[in-house]
Amino acid sequence: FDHKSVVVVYVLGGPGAGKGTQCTRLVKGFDFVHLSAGDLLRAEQNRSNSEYGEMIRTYIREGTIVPMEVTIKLLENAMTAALETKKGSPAWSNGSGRFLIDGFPRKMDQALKFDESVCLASLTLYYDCDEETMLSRLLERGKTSGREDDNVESIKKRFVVYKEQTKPVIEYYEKLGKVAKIDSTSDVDEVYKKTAEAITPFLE
Ligand code: UP5
Ligand code: MG
Repeated sequence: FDHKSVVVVYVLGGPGAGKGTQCTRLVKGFDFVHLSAGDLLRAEQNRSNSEYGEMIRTYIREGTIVPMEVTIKLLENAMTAALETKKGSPAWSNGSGRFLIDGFPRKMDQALKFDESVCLASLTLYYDCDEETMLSRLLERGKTSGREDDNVESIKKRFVVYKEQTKPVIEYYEKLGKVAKIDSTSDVDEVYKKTAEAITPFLE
């Protein structure tokens, strides 16, 4: 994928920071295709003849990061499929396109590999939220989500992995001047307003 025609935006922030929620809004507002690495892994886990199902389930429950080869392959496949289905939409003509890569890259090796072998990202949206708020959001969601990692033990582990592995990725892109940091403790509309402001210059 050529970063001169295809806009890739990484969406990062802690578990429950609101990444998926804001991506859903951006899809409506700007005709993005939203690819959540976590959702793609959960779908692969549930695919009946996946050779990775059990492995993915264990990583997700423990809040640890699935080996990047698996995740990058799923993302690449989904991107290729989207280019095909989006043909004809104005923002997607002549090989152009807009992707939100949500919850990825969560680790430095993934970041370098994806930038180099799939597509360079234009921007990282970084949703900044305190742990207390994220914990209460996830426990609330856990009542109905069916996600195997929406329980206190898994959430605590996800926070540790986020701090140790994903924060350095955000700092790396910050040094390159490619991060828009957005406080995501306020309500969804307020966060979206700031998100739209941050992203608009990259779509012109
Ligand atoms: N909510 C959202 N915004 C709100 C707001 N402004 N005010 C009040 N409430 C708000 O939101 C979470 C909840 O909060 C929802 O109920 C929402 O309504 C409410 P959501 O938008 O879902 O937050 P999000 O940041 O997307 O949280 P999520 O739990 O999805 O984040 P994670 O990063 O933990 O999960 P992900 O699916 O990305 O990854 C899960 C696991 O997959 C990882 O732990 C890892 O094991 C594995 N994984 C990999 O191995 N590799 C990868 O590359 C990616 C994932
Ligand atoms: Mg999510």
